[in-house]
Amino acid sequence: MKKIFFIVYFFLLALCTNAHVGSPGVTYEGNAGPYKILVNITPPDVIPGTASVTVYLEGITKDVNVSARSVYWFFGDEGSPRADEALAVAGEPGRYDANVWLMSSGSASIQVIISGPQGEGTITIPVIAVSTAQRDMPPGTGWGLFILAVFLVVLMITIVGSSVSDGLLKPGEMLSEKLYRKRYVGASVALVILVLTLWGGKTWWDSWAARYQRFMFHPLTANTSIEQTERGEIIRLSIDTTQLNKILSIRRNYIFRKMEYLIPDHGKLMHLFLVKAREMNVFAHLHPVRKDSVTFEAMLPPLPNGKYWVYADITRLSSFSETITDTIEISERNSFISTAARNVSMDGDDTYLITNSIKQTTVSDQGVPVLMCGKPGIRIPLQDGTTAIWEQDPTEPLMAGKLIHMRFSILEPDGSPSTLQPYLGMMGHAVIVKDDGSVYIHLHPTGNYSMGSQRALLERFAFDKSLEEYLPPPQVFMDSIDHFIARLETMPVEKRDSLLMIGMNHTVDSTHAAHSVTFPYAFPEPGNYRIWIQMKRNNEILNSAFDAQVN
Ligand SMILES: [Cu+2]
Repeated sequence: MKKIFFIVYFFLLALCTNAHVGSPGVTYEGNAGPYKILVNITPPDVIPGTASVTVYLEGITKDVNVSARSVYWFFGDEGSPRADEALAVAGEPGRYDANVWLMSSGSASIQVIISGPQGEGTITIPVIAVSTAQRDMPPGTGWGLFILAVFLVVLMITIVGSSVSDGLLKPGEMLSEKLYRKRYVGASVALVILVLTLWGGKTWWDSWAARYQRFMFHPLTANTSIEQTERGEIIRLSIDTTQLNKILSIRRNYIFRKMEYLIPDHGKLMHLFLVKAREMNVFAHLHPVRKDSVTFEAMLPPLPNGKYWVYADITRLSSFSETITDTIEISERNSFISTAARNVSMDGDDTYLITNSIKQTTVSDQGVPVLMCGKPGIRIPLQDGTTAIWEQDPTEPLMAGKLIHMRFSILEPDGSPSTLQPYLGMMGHAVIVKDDGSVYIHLHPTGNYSMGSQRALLERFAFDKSLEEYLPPPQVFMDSIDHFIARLETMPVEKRDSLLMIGMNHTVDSTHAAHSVTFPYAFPEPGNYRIWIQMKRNNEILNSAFDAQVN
């Protein structure tokens, strides 16, 4: 039983996560008013709990005060507690640590406030506050409490027994047969009452444990399928409505996780990633279109047969973002390079990449030319003649839990630095998946928080009205978002990108600006990972992949 519990426990730890899978840390790099900061947040896995917040402040170490607080989407700016001061870490100038309480579940944010010589700067970083783990009682504590309980029960029985027998005796008197019996009866009655009390206590405890289970974060589940049509193959993701309704039956979840309240992130309602299971030699980034509130469809590119891991990112008006996971088997096709498949009219922002498998270094996949994956410090040729490099010292091991900057650069065929363009409103996108599929994260040069969530939070804070007034009717909201996205799709790419980049707070590293992109990230655990980098050059999406061995 215990073993099963432990397996379930680890399973929950691995899967019950949001807008990522198995990578709960949140990073932010950019500006807080006039200050340049890097923030790393480790949210608690049990609510209420504390988020550990580390702030790295660039350049200034004197006369500066760094503080942090939690601000909930539900309660807004004014309903939130005062900020706690982050303490300077001895020996690490510019680093400030704070522990911030997250008291209730839902869409939250950590607000970092810097006041110093250049005035005050504030930044709001979205964090989803959900319980994803259930703690086991430490065996030592359990046994200690058990022994104490037995001692108290025995003591109570003795006291009650004595109070109705020995306690009634005058000095020098002996215990009569009648009193002896009374002591026995008294002790028995006390035992019965105590057992009933303990049983009541256990029922109360169990009901709270069940309540906790109910309020724990349960990820949405979906069924992914493929349908052959005249236009080509369609990949369809349908959210499991039975499970969705169960989640929405909890009132607060209803507000946070209702499917009608999806908002676009990078101009798309859903970012769906397909990664070929285990081998990881195929990667696709698609943008399914909403058919109804729980069904999403995209044209499937000509991917090789096999089992794929599915990760679908969504964000809501409540700033609640999450990743829906599933697996799908792509098979029973004549040939994935058939002309019919090649002519699939994909969304212009959809793309896929075939590389060598993570386990082997051969470069052939059913006769299709494939790309080799890079490694730290090794330059790799890309499809368009450019080369890509992960500018990471290969002699320096990558460590789990350590915040690093991963810098990827593109050079022109003649060796000169490339000029990159924004792709979906960002200079670069990275997707990192562990070789067993248990870790998935989508990140950007500004960190791995959801930008759609950040926008939703700021909008909510700015709108100083009650939630009833704020939330539009579900269907009305859904229609207006669909309308907005349809308009985005018809815009010229440049216009759309400049629109998507508004308020992105994009930090461009001046020394490596145009040809390289830097991602702040801390690998959550040791293992083998593959990193896909998506950039844009000459109006074409430029994909590359790199392998990372993390100690
Ligand atoms: Cu992205």
